[in-house]
Amino acid sequence: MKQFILTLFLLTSATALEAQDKGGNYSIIGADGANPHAVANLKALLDTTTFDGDITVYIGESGDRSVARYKRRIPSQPDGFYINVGKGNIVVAGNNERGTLYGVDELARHIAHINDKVATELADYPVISFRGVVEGFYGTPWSHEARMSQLDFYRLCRLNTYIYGPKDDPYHSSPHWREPYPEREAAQIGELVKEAQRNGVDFVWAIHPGKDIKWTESDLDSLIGKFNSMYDLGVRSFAVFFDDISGDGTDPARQAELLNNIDKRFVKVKGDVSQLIICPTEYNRSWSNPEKGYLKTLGNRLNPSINIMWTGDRVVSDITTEGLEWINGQTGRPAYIWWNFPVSDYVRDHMLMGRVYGLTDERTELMSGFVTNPMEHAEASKTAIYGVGKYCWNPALFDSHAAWEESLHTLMPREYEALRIFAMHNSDMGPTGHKYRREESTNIAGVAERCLEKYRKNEDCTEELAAMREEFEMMEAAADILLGSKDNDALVKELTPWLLQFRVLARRGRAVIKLATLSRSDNAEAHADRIKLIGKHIETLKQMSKTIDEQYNQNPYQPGVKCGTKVLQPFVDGLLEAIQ
Ligand code: LOG
Repeated sequence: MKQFILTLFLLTSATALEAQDKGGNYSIIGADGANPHAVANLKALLDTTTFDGDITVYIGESGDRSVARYKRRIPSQPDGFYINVGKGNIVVAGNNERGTLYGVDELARHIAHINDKVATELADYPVISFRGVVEGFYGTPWSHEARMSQLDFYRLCRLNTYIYGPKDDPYHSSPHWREPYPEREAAQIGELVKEAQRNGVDFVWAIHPGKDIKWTESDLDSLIGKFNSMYDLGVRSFAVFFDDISGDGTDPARQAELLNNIDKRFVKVKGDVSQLIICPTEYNRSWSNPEKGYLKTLGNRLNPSINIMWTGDRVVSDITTEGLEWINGQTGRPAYIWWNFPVSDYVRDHMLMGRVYGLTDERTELMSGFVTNPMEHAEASKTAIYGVGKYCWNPALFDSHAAWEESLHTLMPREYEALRIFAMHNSDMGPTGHKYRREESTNIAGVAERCLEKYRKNEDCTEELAAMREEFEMMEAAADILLGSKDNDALVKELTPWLLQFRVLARRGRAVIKLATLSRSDNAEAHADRIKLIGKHIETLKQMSKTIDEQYNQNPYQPGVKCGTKVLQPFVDGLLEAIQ
């Protein structure tokens, strides 16, 4: 909310008049009072637009004089906005600064109609308050460049939260959580914070002190000292994670006391801290022990303004209304969801590029926030991140399939078809201790099953084999196209080992189908030489696959590169077995 005096001044003298190459001029009312990033984006947009006649743009946040006339049309929800694009007039009004930013982005999608006779008017707002990403996985933390690119992407997805908490950053967790960052890392965090602000994103810095924290005044001072050093870098949102620890650090009364102390001695003193979050030790239902009362204790003691994270009924799970009701009953506040998808730190040999689904669209007010924990592959994670953005904005209208398609278009506008084929067959994580599964190869799963069944029974399956061959051909083409593509270098780099493996799978699939056809043909004997050669080819491809698996992505946990494990690999292996 702006000062009255400031807006008055702006209305009388701060009207910007800019010349256009051709057509009319534009003037902006409210430029000095509105979100400066939104104003900068607005100017850039107007500078590249041609108007039939002169045009006046009114921009500002709810309460500003510049948009006072539209007060009742601005949504009352945080981050909401109202825009009106009419002949000679544009209005962009946010409920808050972020709303104005989103409003300008929305305007960019409609500005082409500025010279039409019909006015465009719309108001929109998000259903879930805090929406975004928690970089909370084990493994190589994202690079600085990857993070910069993420923040930009979050604005596109209207995500407002990025929680920094990579498990393998020693200054986030033990052993160095008490110490300030070295100069270089500190400078990079400062840069990220600025980029986050530019994009309307709360940069939440998380600390993970529970492995060796002592419940002493000295460690409380260390923690607040570290938060202060982060505050000096520009950070205005904070979290304390107590996940995946054992021992003294797990005491809920102590954890609550610590957070309340941070609230009192740090958050309240600063006055401009926007989020304070805790990730509890019992962060999912299957790990909670209601008899011992960990969650109840935490909920009862923790200041109500502090949000509590929750991964659902299990570590990796769908988010259900019943599950939300249960946890909120324990902690006495709406859950701040930490969704462990598409994180792949427990299946590092898989690439998870499937659609976002399994999230409730009922009683979404039971959630205060929703953040996704991504893969260490930042660019490839954008498929799911995009979906989460759409879900959070309006769960009731969320179209999971459409969001997935759009995300792929956004990632690779030129090679969308090829990327779609790859993503279609790389989404399930296979059987793991978390028992979470995703659909995969849905376009062909039925055919693959029928094909195998018929082949095994010696029934005619010419049609099915042809359809499978077609799929493998498309896959090989997709792999080649993507490997040679300049459409998204960062993504191609991340995917390369999987694309190589995907190409070998496609070739092997074709070869096995060829073998299956020849060995069942009427005069198989006449084909003996070809059968022998194809057999050798299949063996060679298997060896090539093994080499890729042993050469790339050699982490100590799930080393290697797996593709199409739910439908296609079992199909190829199954068919080969049925031939022999
Ligand atoms: C960790 C997280 C990890 C994820 C998936 C939470 C709250 N903590 O089991 O760092 O990325 O599961 O492996 C976790 O989810 N522990």
